[in-house]
Amino acid sequence: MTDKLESLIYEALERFNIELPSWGFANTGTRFGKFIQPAAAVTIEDKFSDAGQVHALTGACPTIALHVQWDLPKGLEDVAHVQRLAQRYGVQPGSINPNVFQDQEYKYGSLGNPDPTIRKRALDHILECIGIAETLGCRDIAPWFADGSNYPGTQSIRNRIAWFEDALRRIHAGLTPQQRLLIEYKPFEPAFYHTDVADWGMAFLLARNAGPQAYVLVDTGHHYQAQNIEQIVAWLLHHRMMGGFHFNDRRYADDDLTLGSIDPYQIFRIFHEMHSYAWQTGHFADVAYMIDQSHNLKGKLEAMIQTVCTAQELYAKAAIVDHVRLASLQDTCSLVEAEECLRVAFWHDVRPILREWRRSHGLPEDPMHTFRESGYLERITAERRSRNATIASTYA
Ligand code: RM4
Ligand code: MN
Ligand code: MN
Repeated sequence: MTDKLESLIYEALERFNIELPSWGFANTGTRFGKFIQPAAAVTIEDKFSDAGQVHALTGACPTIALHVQWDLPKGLEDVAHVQRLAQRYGVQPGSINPNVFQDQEYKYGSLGNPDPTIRKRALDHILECIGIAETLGCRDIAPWFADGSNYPGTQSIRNRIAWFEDALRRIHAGLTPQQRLLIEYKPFEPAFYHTDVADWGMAFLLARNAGPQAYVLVDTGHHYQAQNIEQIVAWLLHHRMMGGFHFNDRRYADDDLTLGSIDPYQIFRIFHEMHSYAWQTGHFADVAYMIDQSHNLKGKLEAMIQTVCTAQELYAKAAIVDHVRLASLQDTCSLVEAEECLRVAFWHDVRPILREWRRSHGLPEDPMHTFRESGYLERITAERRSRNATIASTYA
């Protein structure tokens, strides 16, 4: 291990933060039902407490993403409570996620609904989220739209484009100068014929049309099989439109599995694009790394710790790619050497340095082990068991 590699890994770890999703600590399920976990977070305080634990163990998660309807059901009225929790548990509110997909009114869409009163309702909710974000000092507003249709001919795709363009322009006009609007795309689910914001091209055009503070959010689970996600990232970086990531892994669809559990090389390649951009331009793109996962079977905190540690490892691996050498190998089309130049970084075991980095920051060397020894899980299981027992698990 050379000093150079060691310092590259250290620098990368110093820089790397990843945001925890509040909903990743709560009971979630599939469309067939929920499996209730006795230790799952029920209240927003539980979620802050769990996020605070993950941050205390890893030192890499200073913020928590909030879903307004789930976490601040009374909107602005709940802001003071959130501020107190942030203070108490040592994690700050991060991205603010509007919810325009859950209420009955949104059956046929939100900003793309043919009914103007429902479009207005969705618009007002997102504007309120901007206000909540402002009061909490949060920069990113990250809406995801479930809008779409299930059958050909049942909706005008073009009318809906125009409604989205118009509403997103109004939303952008409501941003403070510091804020950003991150537009997330998804090609399927819950709509199964057409989704209004289906891919990065649509999100890109909508963002560019909305205004200069709008960017694209890439959720790694929101692609067709075999799509080259790092190429999408490269294009968004090239156009300065890359705003943030929702990280998770998947085998089939939007599976929301722990990061790197299925294909760690994929995440490495995405991080490589981020590092390569920084090497070439002299600065890191201002991109929010966020987790968007739903842990149905694994324990929520353990799944989150696993994800954060894997993210640190893959980010650190991508930081040690020899960019100078790689660029010259690319120029001479030395294919095998170029590929190996990338692969050697991927196969490098960064874990000893990661442990050293943790020690130097007063963090546990093995966050999972320390978590298991801490008694936290036993305590919350006892505290939350009865509250979780009353939660309905059925879907019908
Ligand atoms: C969606 C998307 C959004 C998330 C919702 C709950 O599939 O990933 O980011 O907020 O799920
Ligand atoms: Mn997402
Ligand atoms: Mn998703």
